Amino acid sequence: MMDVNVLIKKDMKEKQELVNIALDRFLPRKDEYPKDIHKALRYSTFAGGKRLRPYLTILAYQLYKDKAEMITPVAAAIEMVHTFSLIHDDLPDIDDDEYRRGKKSCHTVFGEGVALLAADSLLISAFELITHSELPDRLKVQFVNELAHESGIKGLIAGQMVDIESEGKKVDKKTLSFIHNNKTARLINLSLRFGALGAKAPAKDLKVIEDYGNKIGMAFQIIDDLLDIEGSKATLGKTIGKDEIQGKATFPSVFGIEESRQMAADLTEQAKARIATLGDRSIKLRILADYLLNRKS
Ligand code: GRG
Repeated sequence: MMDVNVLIKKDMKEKQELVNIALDRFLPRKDEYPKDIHKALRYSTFAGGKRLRPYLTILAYQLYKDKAEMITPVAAAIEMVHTFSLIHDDLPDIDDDEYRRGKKSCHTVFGEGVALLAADSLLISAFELITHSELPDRLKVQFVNELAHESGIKGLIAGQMVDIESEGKKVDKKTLSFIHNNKTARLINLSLRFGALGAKAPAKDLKVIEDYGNKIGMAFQIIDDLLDIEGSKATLGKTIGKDEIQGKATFPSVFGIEESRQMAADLTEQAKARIATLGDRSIKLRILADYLLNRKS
């Protein structure tokens, strides 16, 4: 019998390909005028991310439909917002990271001005890409609205803002959970939600998928925090140990390593139990939850 991790890696790779094709078709060629911005946004987009968020969109869609073509532009749009947030996150005035996805970060290669513009264009064009999909207009409007909400001042930006404000301070559990939920879990959850909505999932299933999304989203960030302590730069593709140096509010800094790991494991078990209520078709989402818990990159 094939190892489940091999199976999930193979499936992830297949869906990555679909998303990469959609991104490649949509983004301007790198020799298009003005070249530098196109080179920069392609550099970061194709630097080798896991494509987890678009994978989740496609998996949720495929709980109900076979072919993924209809939802792929939406999945790719979420990846563009995610890549945008990584470029901004790496800037000297935010987290100041020299490496990302195993390569020099965007501003390190192209300079801060170009990196800012490349990221901005990814964010804005993501909404354009959603409108290019073949989905009904009503859904396109809903997706544009929800993606704007979740990446805006009530979502990602709020999480990042409190992350910056909390640097070097002792944070309580409520603040920690606010940061991680807004910075990470909500976009992961939204990725699943878009897949399910795109496939017209029944409301009761949507609730189950969102509960799963919230739990694996939070577990994903806890593991991200742990990898910053215990991971390796070679597999992770970015500098290790920065959270502690920068005095970041992380799960290990508040709960310690062992308790954090246990929390991630508990969230994963709860997520798997919840999604199992959808029956055999949710098997990939269950395998994925464990795969993410044990990931090294
Ligand atoms: C959205 C307008 C707007 C602003 C963004 C900078 C910022 C504000 C937010 C930063 C959010 C951030 C970097 C959160 C961290 C989330 C996280 C765990 C990223 C790593 O995700 P992976 O491991 O990365 O999926 P790859 O490279 O595999 O895609």
